[in-house]
Amino acid sequence: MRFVLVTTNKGKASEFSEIFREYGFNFRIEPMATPEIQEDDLRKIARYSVLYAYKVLREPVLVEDAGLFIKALNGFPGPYSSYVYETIGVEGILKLMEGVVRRDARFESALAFYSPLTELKIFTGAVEGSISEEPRGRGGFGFDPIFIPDGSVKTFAEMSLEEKNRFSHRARAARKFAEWFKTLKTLPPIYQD
Ligand code: ITT
Repeated sequence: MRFVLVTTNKGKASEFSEIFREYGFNFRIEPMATPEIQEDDLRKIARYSVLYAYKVLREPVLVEDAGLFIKALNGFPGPYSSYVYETIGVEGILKLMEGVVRRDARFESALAFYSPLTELKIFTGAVEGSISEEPRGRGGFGFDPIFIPDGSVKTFAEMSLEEKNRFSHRARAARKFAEWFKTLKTLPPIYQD
């Protein structure tokens, strides 16, 4: 079964592609913007987006909603990560964190898949870590230069794509999806490519 990965974010697209290639999946990337409802729960945002994308594309579709949750800021920017990145950005977050000693944070990813055959499926992934004192590294995207996952001394932006995929929220959710999706190959041939 083929599917469409809907995202406008090239960084996300590369990270997913690397994992889906491992599984030999047949997918394409559609850079279509989907509406993001205001919600605290990433799963609800992803659910709304995937149903919207399906109505437009009429093909099995996968979307992700992700966010950075900073403990000292009561979970901010969380579901508003995209907007916060585009407005105050990495420097703005570091300003809010000035003088903060406990810098624990986590990235979360919620993946939503929809096809008429399977209906709606949600997969989540998270990675615990901390916010660095200053931005480091040139790789990745978004808040990668200030996020250090537990178990590493590097920020995500200092890692190669493969290395980030060993830790990231997105990779964890993507692998859960992939393990489930590959079992669909056992469906009757009528449902397959
Ligand atoms: P699509 O909705 O089109 O997929 P987006 O960039 O708007 O792209 P999200 O709504 O999931 O994606 O936004 C999450 C924001 O959180 C994203 O723009 C980044 O600023 C940040 N973010 C999410 N995952 C990240 C990661 O792995 N590394 C760094 N920042 C990340």
